[in-house]
Amino acid sequence: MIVYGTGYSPYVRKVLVSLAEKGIAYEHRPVMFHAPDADFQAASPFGKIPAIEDDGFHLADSSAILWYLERKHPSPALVPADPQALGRAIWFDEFGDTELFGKLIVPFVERVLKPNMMKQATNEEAVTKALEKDLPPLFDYLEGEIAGPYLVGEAFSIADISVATSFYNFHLAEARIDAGRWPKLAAYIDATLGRPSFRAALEAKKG
Ligand SMILES: N[C@@H](CCC(=O)N[C@@H](CS)C(=O)NCC(=O)O)C(=O)O
Repeated sequence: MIVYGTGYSPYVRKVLVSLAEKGIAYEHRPVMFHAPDADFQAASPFGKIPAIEDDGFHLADSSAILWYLERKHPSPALVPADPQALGRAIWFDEFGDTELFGKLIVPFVERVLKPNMMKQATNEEAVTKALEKDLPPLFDYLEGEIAGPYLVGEAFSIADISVATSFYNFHLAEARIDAGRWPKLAAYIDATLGRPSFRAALEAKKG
């Protein structure tokens, strides 16, 4: 299997963590989105990352790829079977991909991407707004949802992968969860990013 997409991308990381959890071998090609690479373009119809090629089969979108991997390599399960647990896991996958990603990525875009890769000035006001206004309600929500090592049921799942993945970019931007205000969230994110699968994905090639 070939995985396309830079290791900086939280969405690419979801795929790399899932592959590591399931022990599936792969080749990583750390392209940027919209890269002028014919093989990548064949795998990703709109040039977004991640995308995969698996024995001639092409697929884009992190959630679609995670579900594909789940059906092809069911063990260990990353998608719960119980109906309510399944619903919650899909909810957290969506929440991580949309609400959380959109706000957590702001410090990374402003402090890392813009000055280093886009040759643009950092907008610290945007960072302050994310840290002080937009993120606290999401952190409050997660603090109330965390009741154990995993977000859903008794096992690590796509819920944990999708919620934790963008926090790595948040940390790269020197932003931190205030452990005094959100102790469960801070401990949960540290433990999740510390899993061997996440640690391997965090080392993935960036470009
Ligand atoms: N829903 C998609 C989102 C993928 C996505 O937006 N990736 C970003 C990079 S982190 C990208 O390719 N952006 C380029 C674009 O939106 O055109 C997924 O889960 O894979």
